[in-house]
Amino acid sequence: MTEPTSSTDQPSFQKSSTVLGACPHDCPDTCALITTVEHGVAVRVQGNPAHRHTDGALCTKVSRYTERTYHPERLLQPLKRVGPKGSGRFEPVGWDAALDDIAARLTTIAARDPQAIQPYSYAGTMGLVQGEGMAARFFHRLGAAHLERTICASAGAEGLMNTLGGKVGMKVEHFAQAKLIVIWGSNSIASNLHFWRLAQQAKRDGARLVCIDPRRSETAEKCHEHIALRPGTDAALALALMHELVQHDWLDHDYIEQHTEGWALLRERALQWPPERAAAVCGVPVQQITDLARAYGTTKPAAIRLNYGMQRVRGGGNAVRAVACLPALVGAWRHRAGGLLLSASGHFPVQRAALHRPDLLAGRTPRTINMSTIGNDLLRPASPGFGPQIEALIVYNSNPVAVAPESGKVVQGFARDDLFTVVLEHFQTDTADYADYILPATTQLEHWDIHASYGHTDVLLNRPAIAPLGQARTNTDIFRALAARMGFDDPCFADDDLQLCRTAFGDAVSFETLLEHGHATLPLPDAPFAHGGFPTVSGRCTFFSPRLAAQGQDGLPDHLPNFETAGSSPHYPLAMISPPARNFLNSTFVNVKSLRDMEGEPLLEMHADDAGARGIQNGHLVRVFNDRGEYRCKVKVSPRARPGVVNGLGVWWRKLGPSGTNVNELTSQKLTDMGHGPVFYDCLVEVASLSA
Ligand SMILES: Nc1nc2c(c(=O)[nH]1)N[C@H]1C(S)=C(S)[C@@H](COP(=O)(O)OP(=O)(O)OC[C@H]3O[C@@H](n4cnc5c(=O)[nH]c(N)nc54)[C@H](O)[C@@H]3O)O[C@H]1N2
Ligand SMILES: Nc1nc2c(c(=O)[nH]1)N[C@H]1C(S)=C(S)[C@@H](COP(=O)(O)OP(=O)(O)OC[C@H]3O[C@@H](n4cnc5c(=O)[nH]c(N)nc54)[C@H](O)[C@@H]3O)O[C@H]1N2
Ligand SMILES: [Mo]
Repeated sequence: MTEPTSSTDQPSFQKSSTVLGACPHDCPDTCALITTVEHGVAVRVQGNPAHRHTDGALCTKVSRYTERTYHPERLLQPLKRVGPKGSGRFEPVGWDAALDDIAARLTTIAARDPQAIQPYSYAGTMGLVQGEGMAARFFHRLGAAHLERTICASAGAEGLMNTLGGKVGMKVEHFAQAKLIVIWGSNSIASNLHFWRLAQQAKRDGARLVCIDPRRSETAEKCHEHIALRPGTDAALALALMHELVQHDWLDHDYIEQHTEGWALLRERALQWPPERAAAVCGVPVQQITDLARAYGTTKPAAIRLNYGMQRVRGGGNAVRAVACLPALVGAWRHRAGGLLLSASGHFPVQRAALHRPDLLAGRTPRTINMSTIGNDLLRPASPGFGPQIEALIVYNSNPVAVAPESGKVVQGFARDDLFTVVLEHFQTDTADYADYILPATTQLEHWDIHASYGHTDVLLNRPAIAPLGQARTNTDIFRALAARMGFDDPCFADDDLQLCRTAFGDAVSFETLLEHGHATLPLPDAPFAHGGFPTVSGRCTFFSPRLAAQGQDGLPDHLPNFETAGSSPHYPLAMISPPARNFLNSTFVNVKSLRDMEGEPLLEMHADDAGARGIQNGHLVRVFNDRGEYRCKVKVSPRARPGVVNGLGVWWRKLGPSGTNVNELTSQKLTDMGHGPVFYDCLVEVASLSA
C-alpha cells in the first residue's frame, strides 16, 4: 500500500484514538466521521459534531460501518476464477501472479487496440482519490476507451446546465429559514437525512412542506401536502405552475427583466398548460396544482429541494429545466433561503486536469462507451461505427450486474467467455461473480481520500483509521502497480495518496485546515444569484436555451411523455418505479445482515385496487414481468403506491433475491432526452400472483 509520508500521518495502532474521516458514499450529505480505534481495530464510527452539516448524526447505514468493514465475507486476498463465469467459484492467488497476468493480458489487447479495454466505475466511493485519482491517469496513458458516467444524474445535470449554467444552487443550510419548501422527487428521510433535519427546523418555524412524488414515501407522509403525480409528468406540473403565476401575476417582473432570457417564449409555452391539462397528465386534482401555485407565488422565501428521482425518465432533462425556471419567475433567488438546490457539486474548484492528467492521452481520442448501455455494448461485435469489440473490462467502485438497466443483457455480456474481466471490490458482488480476477480493495477506514459534496459546500478529508485488512490494497495502489508492470514511467504514477489529496483542490482550499479539522467551507456568497450572475454564457437564467436550440432541440422546456406511458401497452398496464431503499445505498449494504434484516426482503408495493384486480393479496409471491424479463418478489399492498404505479424498492443483489434477479431485469436501456441517462423509472410491467 501507499506509505503515509510522515509519522504524524500514521494510523495509530497502539492505544485508543480517534481519527477524522469522511463518509465515502454516494449521498448528498457527505458526512464528517470520527472513528474510534482501539489497538488497531476500529470499534466505532460516529458523526463529527464539529461539522455543522453532519451535526454529530449519521444514518443507520454508516453508523454500522464497522460491521461492513469487518464483515466475515470481506475480500481479503486476490482471487482467480476456477468455475464458469457467473458461478462465483474462485481460488486464492498471490498479488504478483494476479497483477503480472492482468498486465500481460492488457498489454496484448492494447497492442491491437487499447480502445478494446473498458474501465467501468461509478460512485462506490465518492472520493476524488480512490475514485478516478490514479485510475484516470492509468487509463489515459493506456489509451483505453472512455466511460460516459451517466447512470445517476446526467439528465438532470444537463437540464441544470442548460438553465442555470451548472450544478449550482442554494446553500443547503439556508433551507432552515424558508417559509415554503417543495421537496420534489426526493425521499429526503431516506436519501438526504441531514437536509430533512433542516426542513424540520423550518417546519417548526412555520414553513409549509410540500412533497411531489408518485410514492407516498416516508418523507411525503410527513409533509403538509403530498402531490402523488404519475412518474415522468413533472414538467407538465411545472408548466401549469408557471401558467398560474402568469394568470395571477405572481411574477417578479424586475428579476425576470434583468436576470433571465427567453421569457416571452416561455410565457407562451406556459399558457398552453392550464392546470386542467396538467391535472389530466399528472393524474392529480386540479386544486392541488392551483393551491401549490398560489403558495409558491405568494410565500417568501420559497425553496425547492429537487432530487434526481424525477429525472430517471425520458423527459428527465426537460423536467429539471422546467422546475429550475420557477425560482427566477418569482424572484426567489433574491433571498438566501429561496431558490433551488439539485446539486451543489459545480461550486467545487476540483483540479481535474492535474488529478486525471488527460495530457497522457498524447493526442489520442479514444471512443466513449455509455455506462447505461453496457448490456448492449458488451454484446456488440466490432464495426466501423463502434470500433473494436470490448475485450477487457476493469470494474471498480461499481456493481453493474446489479445496478445497470436491462440486466438480462448485462449478464449475457458479462458471461462472454472471450471477455477478460477484473473487478476491484470489497465483497463478492453479483458483478464480481463474473470476474476473471477479483482484487480486494481497501475501505474508507483504510485509506486516504478527499471529498467534494453534491448536497453541501464543504470539502472533507479522510484519514486512514486502521491498516488495510488482510491483503487489501487501495484502488490507487492497484493502478500504480499495473502501471509499473506495463512500463508506464511518467512521474505522476509515483504520486502517493496524500499528494493526490493535495492535488485535488490545489491552492483553492487550505490543506492545513483539512488536516487539522477534517473539513473546510468553500467561500461562497449566501444568496448566489440574488443579483443574477448565473454561470451561463449570458449570465442570465436561460428559459430559452440557445445552446439546446443550436443542437436542434427544443430551446424551451416541455413535457415529454415517458417512453412507456400507462395505456400505451395492452400487456403491461402498470408503471414501475424502483427508488432507493432506506437501509441500502444502491446495491451497497445489501449484504450487511443487520441492514438487510431491516429491509426484510425484496418487495413490490402495490395499491389495493391494482392488487384486488389481479387477485393479489398482501404477502403473495408475485411475478413482475415485461418483454425484457421477469423478477419475483413479495407484494406489499400499501397506500405508499398510487393506483397504476408499483414501487420495487432498492437495488437488491440478484443472488439474494428469490429468483436470482432484481428490478433491473425489467428496466430498459433507453436514454433520457438530455445527458444520455438511464430511464429506470420509465418502465411498464404486469404483475401476477404465484401464491393463489
Ligand atoms: N438511503 C439511501 N440514500 C441514498 C441512496 C440510496 O440508495 N439509499 N442513493 C443515493 C443516490 S445514488 C442518489 S443519486 C441520491 C438521490 O437519489 P434519488 O433517486 O433522488 O433518491 P430519493 O431521494 O429516494 O428520490 C427518489 C424519489 O423520487 C420519486 N420518484 C420516482 N419517480 C418520480 C417522478 O417521475 N417524479 C417525481 N417527482 N418523483 C419521482 C421516488 O418515489 C422517490 O421517493 O440519494 C442517495 N442517497
Ligand atoms: N432500478 C434502479 N437501478 C438503479 C437506481 C435506481 O434508483 N433504480 N439508481 C441508480 C443510481 S442513482 C446509481 S448512482 C447507481 C449506483 O451504482 P453503483 O455506483 O454501482 O453503486 P453500488 O451499487 O452502491 O456499488 C458500488 C460498489 O463499489 C464498491 N466500493 C465501494 N468503495 C470502494 C472502494 O474504495 N474500492 C473499490 N474497489 N470498490 C468500492 C462497493 O462495495 C459496491 O459494491 O445505480 C443505479 N441503478
Ligand atoms: Mo445516484
